[in-house]
Amino acid sequence: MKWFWCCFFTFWPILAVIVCLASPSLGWWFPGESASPLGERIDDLFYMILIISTITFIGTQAGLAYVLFRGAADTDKDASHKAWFSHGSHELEVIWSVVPAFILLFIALYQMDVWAEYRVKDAFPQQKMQSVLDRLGQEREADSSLALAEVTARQFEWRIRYPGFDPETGDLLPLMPEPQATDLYAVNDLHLPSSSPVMINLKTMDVQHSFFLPELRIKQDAVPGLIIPIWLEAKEQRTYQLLCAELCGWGHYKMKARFVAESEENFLNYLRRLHEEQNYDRVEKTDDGAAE
Ligand SMILES: [Cu+2]
Repeated sequence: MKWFWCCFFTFWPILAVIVCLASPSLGWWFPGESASPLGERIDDLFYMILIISTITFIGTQAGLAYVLFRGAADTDKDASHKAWFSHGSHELEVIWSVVPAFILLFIALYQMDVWAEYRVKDAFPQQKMQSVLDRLGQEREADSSLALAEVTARQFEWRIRYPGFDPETGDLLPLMPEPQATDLYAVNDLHLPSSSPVMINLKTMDVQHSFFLPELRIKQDAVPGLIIPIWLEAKEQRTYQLLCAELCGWGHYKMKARFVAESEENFLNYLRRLHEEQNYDRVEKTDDGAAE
């Protein structure tokens, strides 16, 4: 019997190590490679916790295998000694309370700067965002919002409000907290410049939702009554999935949108197109400028 237990508790750690080693290349952990620099750091945290868990798992399995091997040996026909009964050990209790506490404390301290980079307002890359807005030619006052769009979740879609263009100068206006006559709107189609950090403001019109860009590892709850800034940086110019990660009602499953990360020029062109569509009054103009 002792060899059965020995093999049983050796098999699982070996399987665990094989799965852990093979998983990254098979893409089992994540929906593809991280598409943002912050996502890479979050993936590193995941792998660090995975390594700690794997070592702990192997350790506990080895301990189990040893104890059962020894215990089973005592039941052998030719065993000369009786089984040893334990009624607890104070030292062991202290060890397995203190060691995990230190591991948890280490994880908590180790991840703090990633959390700050992700969620602490003072840490957001204001300079970089400022230069994106300058390159987009946005007319700004010193206290204007750095956000390029306001995303409002509602059952069961994402409504997006962009700032519009100044009717006099044609420059991109800053995003105001309240809707403006010049604002531009889209549903389930978020466009933002790529390759530098940009900010959006997240709101919800009804219940709690969760703004989730799995490929960028961005997830943030939308909480009624709050306007929550999110900053993100897409590495590539391509289309990503935007999902709701909070069970928010019967239509939760279809609360999907696309997030298009594109060049600053294409982003401005997209906004100009929206502007034209929204100002088109269905009256064709003739060559001399008069309405037909
Ligand atoms: Cu939702």
